Amino acid sequence: MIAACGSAGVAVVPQGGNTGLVGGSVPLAGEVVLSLGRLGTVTDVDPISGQLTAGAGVTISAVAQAATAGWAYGVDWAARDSATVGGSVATNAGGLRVLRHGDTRRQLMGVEAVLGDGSTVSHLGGLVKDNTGYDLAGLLCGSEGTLGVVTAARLALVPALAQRVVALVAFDHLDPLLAAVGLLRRELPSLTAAELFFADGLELVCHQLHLPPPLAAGHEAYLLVEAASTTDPSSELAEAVDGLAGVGDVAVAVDRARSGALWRYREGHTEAINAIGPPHKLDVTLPAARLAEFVPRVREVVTGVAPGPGTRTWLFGHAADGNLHVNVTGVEPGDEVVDDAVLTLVADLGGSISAEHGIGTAKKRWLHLNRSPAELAVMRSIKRALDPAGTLNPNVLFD
Ligand code: 2HG
Ligand code: ZN
Repeated sequence: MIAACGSAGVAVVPQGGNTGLVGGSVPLAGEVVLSLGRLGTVTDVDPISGQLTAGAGVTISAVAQAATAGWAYGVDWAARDSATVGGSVATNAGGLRVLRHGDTRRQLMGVEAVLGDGSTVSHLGGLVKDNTGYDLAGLLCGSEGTLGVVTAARLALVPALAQRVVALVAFDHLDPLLAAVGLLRRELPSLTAAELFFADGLELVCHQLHLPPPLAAGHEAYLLVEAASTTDPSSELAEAVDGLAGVGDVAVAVDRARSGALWRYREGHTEAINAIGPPHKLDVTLPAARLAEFVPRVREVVTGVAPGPGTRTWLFGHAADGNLHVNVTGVEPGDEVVDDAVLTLVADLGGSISAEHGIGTAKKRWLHLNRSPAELAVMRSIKRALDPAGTLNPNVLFD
C-alpha cells in the first residue's frame, strides 16, 4: 500500500490512537490516512526475558494487561486506553513514570516497520545484547512517522510493583517543592512518580470535574508523589515526606480507590482545561536549575504578549523530568504569538521545545531553536535515505 501510494505520488499519514497533541497524525493536504488500529494483537509474551511483541494498534492499557506473571509495562500516561504502541514508538512517548523506567525508547527491544519505498524492516528477536550495526529501532522511535510506519514493537517489561502508595504534598512556594523532588529521588528508592501542579489548575480541575478539594486549605503548589515496591512502601514514603522542608499539608492514599482519586487531580488537568476553550499546548523541558525561574517568567511572558483579560496560563507536568505542560487559554487558536514567546524563552533558558509530545506539524516552525543547521541537515539526509519519494508524513517535523 505504501509502495502504491509512493508510485502514485500520494502521501500517507499513519494514525494510531489519534491522541497526539502536535498534529502528527492529522492529514493536512489530501494525504491518505493509514489507520494501524487493526494491528491489535499481543504475541510472544515471554515471562523469562520479560518481553512481549505488540502490534501497532495495541493500546498502552492492553500492553499493561498482557504483561502478566509478575511483569508490568513501564510506560504509562492518562490517554492509556486510546493511545497505541505504534504512536507511542513513533513519538517516543514519555508519561508519568519516566523518572523510574525511562521513555518508550528505553523499553524498545526492536521494531517492525514499513519504510517509504514499501520495504519492511523487522528486528523483533528481543536480544538484550545485540551490537550488529545501526540501532534502527532507536532511529524509528521518535521519527513521528516520517521514516517508516511502525507495525509492531518488541517491548521490554519491568517487574510489577504491586504495593503502591500515593501522597499529595502541598507547598506554599515552588522552591521547596523542587528541592523535595531532588531529595525524594535520592532518598526514596521506591519513587515512581513526582507530578507537579499549581493552585489555579487544581481549582479548575475541582470545578470542572466536580471534585472536592483534596486538602482542608489551598496552597500554592502541589507535588503528587507515588512510591511502588514489591513490599509496602508506606513507611518509607512517610519517612521521606517527614524529612521534607516547607510542606504545608499532606494527603496520603494507600488503597487503589483513594490513590486513583488523588491521581485524578493531576490527570484531570487536560480535560478540565479543554472544557474552558481550545488551549495552546506547549510541552517543554527546562534544565532542573532553571525550572523555578521559568514558572514566574513564563506567566509574565504570556501576559506580555497576550494581555487580554481572558488569557490564562496553566502549568502542570512531570517535576522530576523538568517537563512542564504550558497550556494557554483565552488566545485565538491560530494566533502563534504566545507559542513563539514561550518557546523562545524555553530555548533561551537551555530547554527543549518538545519534551514528550514531539514536533508534529504544530511545532516545526520552532525546531531551529533547539537543532542546529548541521543537525537538521543530518535529519534531512536520513529522511531522504529511508523515504526518498517523501511519501511518509511529509508535513511533519520539517518541510
Ligand atoms: C500529561 O502529562 C500529558 O498529562 C498531556 O502529557 C499534557 O495536556 C497536556 O498538555
Ligand atoms: Zn505529560
